[in-house]
Amino acid sequence: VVEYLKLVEDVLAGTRIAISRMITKVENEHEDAPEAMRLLYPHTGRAHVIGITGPPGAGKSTLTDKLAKEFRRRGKTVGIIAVDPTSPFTGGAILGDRIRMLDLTLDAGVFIRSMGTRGSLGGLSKATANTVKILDAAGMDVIFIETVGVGQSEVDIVKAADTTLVVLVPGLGDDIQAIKAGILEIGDIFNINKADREGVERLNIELETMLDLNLAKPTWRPPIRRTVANDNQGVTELVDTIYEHMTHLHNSGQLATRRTDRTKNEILELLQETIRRHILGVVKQQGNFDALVMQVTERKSDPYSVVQTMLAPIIK
Ligand SMILES: Nc1nc2c(ncn2[C@@H]2O[C@H](COP(=O)(O)OP(=O)(O)OP(=O)(O)O)[C@@H](O)[C@H]2O)c(=O)[nH]1
Ligand SMILES: [Mg+2]
Repeated sequence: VVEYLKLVEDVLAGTRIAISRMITKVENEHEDAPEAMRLLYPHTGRAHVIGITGPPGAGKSTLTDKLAKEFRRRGKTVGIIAVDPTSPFTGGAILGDRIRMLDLTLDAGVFIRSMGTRGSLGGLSKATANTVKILDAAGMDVIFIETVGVGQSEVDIVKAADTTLVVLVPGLGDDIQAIKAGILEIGDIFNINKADREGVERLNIELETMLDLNLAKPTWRPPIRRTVANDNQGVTELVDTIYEHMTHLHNSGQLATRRTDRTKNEILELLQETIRRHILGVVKQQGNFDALVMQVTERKSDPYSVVQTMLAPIIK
């Protein structure tokens, strides 16, 4: 059955239904997924990937919607992946986002997909990374990954991004202390949304102080921008800043470095996963797993010796 060959062809042609199906295949870890992804891979690497992260309710979706429209005005096609690591829903819709972005869904130059956890968080970041590749191969110029929060899972998810935009809001109070460590490393651009609210200057100062302490990024000091997303204020300036960062990534060679790092991690992860699956398969076939467990439980053996025994025929 070579049904996936047609699917790959249709994804490359930018057919929406094919893009959707392909993403679903990847999410479900369908047996055809690796081969289909292998065929798509040569067509990836063109899109600029923008990660958008920040605390719940910061206005990320509203801002993504406005940013997407601005990129459309500048002639770019746009993919949006809305990732919610706290939600078990997938495929269909994170309803609020869908409604908020309703007019965008009518635009043929925009593709929106929501994703939630299915099983592990690791699975989610992998599915997100693959979805980026699918949208890239399908010809999207700019791909947004919107993800809630600033914990480790979000950091992993935005690792697929070339430019990471951290969205904050005034009046967070002590919260900024808690998220400082994580966002310092991942933020290429900081954006204070809801700049119509009180506390903008204070947050700005806090961010500047935080950036002063960061010596890790000598060639690019993350700029701080302000938006009122629901009123479309500051959006064109923010897009200009994203373009500046893109130019910086190209000119400094950092884009190549980041992408090489990403490729390296991807290969290592795939290698680990493949080895793991292979070894577990062989161990299962040995058929004495339960017996060995009993031996250990009864203190007739120990976990270390048992693992050695299991691996003996595989690792020489
Ligand atoms: N006052 C004000 N409200 C805003 C602004 N931007 C967004 N909002 C409102 O803030 C609320 C949350 O916006 P969302 O875009 O859903 O925020 P989010 O960060 O995507 O939320 P989650 O995905 O649930 O974490 C909505 O009611 C928006 O209309 C802004 O700049 N100023
Ligand atoms: Mg949202």
